[in-house]
Amino acid sequence: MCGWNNNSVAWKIGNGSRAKSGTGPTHDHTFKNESGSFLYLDSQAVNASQTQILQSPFVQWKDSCLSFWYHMRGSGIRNLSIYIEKNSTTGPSSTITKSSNRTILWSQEGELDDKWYAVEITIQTEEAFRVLLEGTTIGKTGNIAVDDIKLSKYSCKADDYYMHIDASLGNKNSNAILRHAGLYRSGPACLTFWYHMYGKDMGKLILYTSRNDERITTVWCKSGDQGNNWNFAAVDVEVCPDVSVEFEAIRGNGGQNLQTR
Ligand SMILES: [Ca+2]
Repeated sequence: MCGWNNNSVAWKIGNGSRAKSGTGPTHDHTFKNESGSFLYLDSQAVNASQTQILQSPFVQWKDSCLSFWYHMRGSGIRNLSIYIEKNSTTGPSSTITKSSNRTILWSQEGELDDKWYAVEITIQTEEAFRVLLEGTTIGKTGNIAVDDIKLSKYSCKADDYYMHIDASLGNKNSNAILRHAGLYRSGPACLTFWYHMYGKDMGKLILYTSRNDERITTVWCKSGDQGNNWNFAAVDVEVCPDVSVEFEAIRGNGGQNLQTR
């Protein structure tokens, strides 16, 4: 989850196999399959009206972007809300209480359709802050699920890199590569990007880590038509100063465009 802390035991990691009729997603957002994981809050496991909080680390970024996907099904759901909390009351996470230095950024009430919905919020502040994601239930039937949570240091949708492969040109299986070197630190990182893959026989978009022009691991892959819209991806990668990340777009049979940025 790219640095987020689950300080409420009520938020658990699960997947689509635990979906019950009328509540909970049958697939995660990242991989769109039953085994892909997401965080969920099950109404049955918590006391109604008790808030259950997930929190980001404290950061001090003038411009930030919070993005995530959520799924809310079941009559026992009350709401899902996003707050920022400024750094004046730091302390043990177990002692978090409602306090005046919290500001609500976003909230969604009640049950929705059986779909993953996207949220993207630009946060601008000079002070250190953390993000709180708070779920509340009202009855025993319901699941609130969240996936691909990302808090990044830039305004939402900054177009730093852009790659385009036109599938109507060139041969089948021709490819395009976008490599990004200059990862300045070591350790876990969260790579975010947007991709657009629309059309029949779309081909593939693959993300690798590489060192000295040699691929080390495949960290993400998407193939086929993903709809006529930009899709957001957040991928955990392990980086070192000598490791690059590399996108490869492979053309399919179709005559449509594949883009990433
Ligand atoms: Ca996921």
